[in-house]
Amino acid sequence: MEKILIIGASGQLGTELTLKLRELFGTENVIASDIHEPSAIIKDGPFELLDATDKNRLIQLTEQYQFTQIYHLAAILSAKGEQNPKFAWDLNMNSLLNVLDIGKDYGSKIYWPSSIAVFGPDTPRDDTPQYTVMNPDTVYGISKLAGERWCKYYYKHYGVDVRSLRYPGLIGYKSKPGGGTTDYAVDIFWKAISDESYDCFLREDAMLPMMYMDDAVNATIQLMQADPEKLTVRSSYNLAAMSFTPAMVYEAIQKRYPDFKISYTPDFRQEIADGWPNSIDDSQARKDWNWKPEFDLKRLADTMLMHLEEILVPMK
Ligand code: AKB
Repeated sequence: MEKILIIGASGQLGTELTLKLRELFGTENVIASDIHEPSAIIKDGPFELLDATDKNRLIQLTEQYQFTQIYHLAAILSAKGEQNPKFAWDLNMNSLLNVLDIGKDYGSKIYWPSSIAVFGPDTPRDDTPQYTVMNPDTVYGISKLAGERWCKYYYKHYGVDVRSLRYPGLIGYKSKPGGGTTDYAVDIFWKAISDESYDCFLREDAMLPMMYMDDAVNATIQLMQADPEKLTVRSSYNLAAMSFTPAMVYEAIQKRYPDFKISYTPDFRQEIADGWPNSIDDSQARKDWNWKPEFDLKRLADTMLMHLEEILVPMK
């Protein structure tokens, strides 16, 4: 029987993974944790307050629940990280090392997300390969790249069963992201539904890899359930679904909301986006554990608008 800990369960991905894992393994077997009180959507199940940098508390919870799997999702993202680089580095690295130590000392299987932020301005931008020049320029990207190497190190030297994906920008309706460069692609939907115009902080032609949340959750669970013998990447797998620009997602929304207006005021986040790939080659993930996305931009836009209408229109 599995006992699962989610660290950062109130965050954008944490919320969705908690709900899905509770569906699969039973509510009582999935312990949500976060530094903040639980969001309403994950309240109907076990919850523990946890600061991921507090190793003693993590050990105490592991001894109490005997976790077989830990999903460590807490992190400072790209844009917020640039505002306080040292803090972002300390939090992202120390929390990962704490969790990897739990894997080493207690045998828990570990999931840790990496990101397209591991790539930088010297990286080939189109169909970015699994193995290529990296050289990230943001503290978030540097921490993710260093984290990937630590994952590989703990796998190789201590036999920790750690698995990881390099997520593109993630788009879902159940919770909002915070502090990322790709956040515009969620914000824009909320504005459209609220009958407001949207001032985008990226240029209209800023092409970035993106993914609908259901695909991200499925990929994560598929990777965690994959036969360990088949996994050839123990740092982090490239993962892709679609790529689009702000202008493209605006056009997809405008098909259903013809009066929706957008303006563009690029800020420091444009420079971050300029260093990231346009598109990702995820053939290794497809080969090793049969990864295949289900959502393209049209389906993503239709699904987001449908769900946000259900949530927001009755509140108008
Ligand atoms: C961010 O924009 O920082 C994140 C990411 C791509 O990892 N969404």
